[in-house]
Amino acid sequence: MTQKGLVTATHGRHAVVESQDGLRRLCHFRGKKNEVVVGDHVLWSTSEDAGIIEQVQKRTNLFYRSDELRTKSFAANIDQIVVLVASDPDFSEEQIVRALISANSQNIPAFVALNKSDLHVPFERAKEKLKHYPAMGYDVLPLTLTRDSAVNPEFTDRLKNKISFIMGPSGAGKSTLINRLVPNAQALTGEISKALQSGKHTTTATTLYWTDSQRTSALIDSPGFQEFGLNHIEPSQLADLMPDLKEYNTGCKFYNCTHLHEPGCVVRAQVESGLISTSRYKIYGQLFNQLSTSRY
Ligand SMILES: Nc1nc2c(ncn2[C@@H]2O[C@H](COP(=O)(O)OP(=O)(O)O)[C@@H](O)[C@H]2O)c(=O)[nH]1
Ligand SMILES: [Mg+2]
Ligand SMILES: [Zn+2]
Repeated sequence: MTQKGLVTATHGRHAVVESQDGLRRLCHFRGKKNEVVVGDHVLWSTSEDAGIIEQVQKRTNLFYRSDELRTKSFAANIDQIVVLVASDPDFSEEQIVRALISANSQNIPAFVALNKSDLHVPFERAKEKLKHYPAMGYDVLPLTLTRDSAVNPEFTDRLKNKISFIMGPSGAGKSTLINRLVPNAQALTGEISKALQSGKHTTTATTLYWTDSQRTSALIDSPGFQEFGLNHIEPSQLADLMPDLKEYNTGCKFYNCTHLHEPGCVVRAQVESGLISTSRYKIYGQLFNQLSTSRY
């Protein structure tokens, strides 16, 4: 008999599947290829030692990255992406831009959470670095995750009734966030690691955690985004996927303007007037060139 289930962790050819009663079980894939990702709704059946995943149900979305050699799926059926960075260690704006472009290309809403607001001087510097983002539609919510302060209620409100994919560089506070918001997070991580026999690799396996006992809100913890490849995106699509550039994108003299060197370019004029940030424009140019050369 087959049952419905939700994939909550994967490692190699194994997956942890949660059935509707909330129980999590180790499952194997039936096919040759490892085709399920965290967040997938599946049909599975019981066998002697572990469940067998029979079928993956249609996805509303699949969040992935792609470099020159391969595509790596992060998660499916997610409601939003939380880009978590901190005042310290300093973060790369390019990594944030890459994550937001990718989210946008897959129509997944995203916002930024800036952690470690208790570190006042670096926090102000980091906030300054992100000052252009709210105006282009990406809120930047301040956070402090240390034990002695409550988690920003505006932040926790945004997580309600959603499946949120948390991504951010190492040291930003992803594990701290999971431990603050997920009851028994550590025990759960241990169980999953034991079931998947992934041992010390568990911290690099994507995992879904419910933050409430009714299982309505979930966080998906994933490894860092150091190598966030955008090879699934055409260079000519980039400006449309950056809301600040998109706003002026259609006013250029040439319909196929790359905004890099053409005369009559409105995007470049807005960079000069200060309406588009120079750092974002510079990152746009770098990504445009990278995607143009890696393709041919
Ligand atoms: N000062 C300060 N430190 C924090 C805060 N949140 C997390 N940390 C610390 O930052 C370090 C990295 O956090 P961790 O959760 O391991 O980051 P991860 O690599 O993203 O999982 C740890 O030493 C945390 O205790 C915060 O709000 N303020
Ligand atoms: Mg961590
Ligand atoms: Zn232009």
